[in-house]
Amino acid sequence: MSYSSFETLKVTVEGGLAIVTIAREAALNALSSHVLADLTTVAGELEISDDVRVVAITGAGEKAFVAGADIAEMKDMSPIQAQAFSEMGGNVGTSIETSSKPWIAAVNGFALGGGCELALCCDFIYASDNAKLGQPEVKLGVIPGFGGTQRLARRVGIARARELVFTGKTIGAAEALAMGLVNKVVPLAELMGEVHKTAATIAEMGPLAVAEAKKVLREGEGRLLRDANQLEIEGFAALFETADQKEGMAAFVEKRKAAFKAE
Ligand code: CO8
Repeated sequence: MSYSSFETLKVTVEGGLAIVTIAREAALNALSSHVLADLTTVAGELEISDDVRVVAITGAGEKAFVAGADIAEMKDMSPIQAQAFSEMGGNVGTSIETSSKPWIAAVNGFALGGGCELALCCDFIYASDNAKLGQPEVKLGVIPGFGGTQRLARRVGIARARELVFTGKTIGAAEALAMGLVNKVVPLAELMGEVHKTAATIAEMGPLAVAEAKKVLREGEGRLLRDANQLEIEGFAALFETADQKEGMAAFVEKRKAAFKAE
């Protein structure tokens, strides 16, 4: 499949892994409305591509993942424009969260404000040891507008989210790891290698199973345990209608590698 070319993004697809690089290095990859529109388009294209099993998102250069939403663009916005801008971010987040494919944020430097929020939309976050994360919006007289008050609290707990959001402080990779905000910290030079390794492992699994697992994990969040478990039961049972389930279990019994077809 061919993909659109974007002014604000670089997209590569190889070995089942798509890497989306936000390419506004001079502005520390800040999220302008142009970036958000391009992210929405690319998310749709990658979703329907048979060549893509996992998506990674990162920032150009060695300094920043994304240093926030574009402050220069936001500074003179009216409330209605700010709402539309926030909703653009919301659409990107929904595209990532409802994707049938895992998205990994590869945080290679500053992930502040909208940058931290973009990473939080992803299924998990790998960070380089120079990464710095935070929600500094209160320093600008606003609050997070791209899910930071909600997704951050769900990821690290409400008390830690309150502390980060009320103080606007920036934390390093080690602290982010300790609170479960990021899954893994590695030297910057090894970051994309780690992403490739995990993506290769996921790409060997049953694609329909990975998609169902992502859906059940997402939809179960916030429900009563009984209801969430019911979702899991239904997802588990539905997979027994697929050829991949037959193939996966037959391959185990026959002591061979499964050849999944996403069918
Ligand atoms: N927006 C626009 N431009 C930016 C941003 C940004 N968020 N961050 C950095 N830049 C630009 C700078 O203006 C500068 O440009 P220029 O060279 O033309 O002056 C260039 O990037 C390099 O930045 P610095 O010179 O400031 O680099 P430093 O190494 O001195 O500092 C920092 C790096 C600490 C990351 C600093 O740039 C900084 O504090 N940036 C702003 C961080 C911030 O406050 N982020 C939160 C923004 S608000 C937000 O994200 C709200 C989310 C709601 C979104 C809703 C929809 C998505």
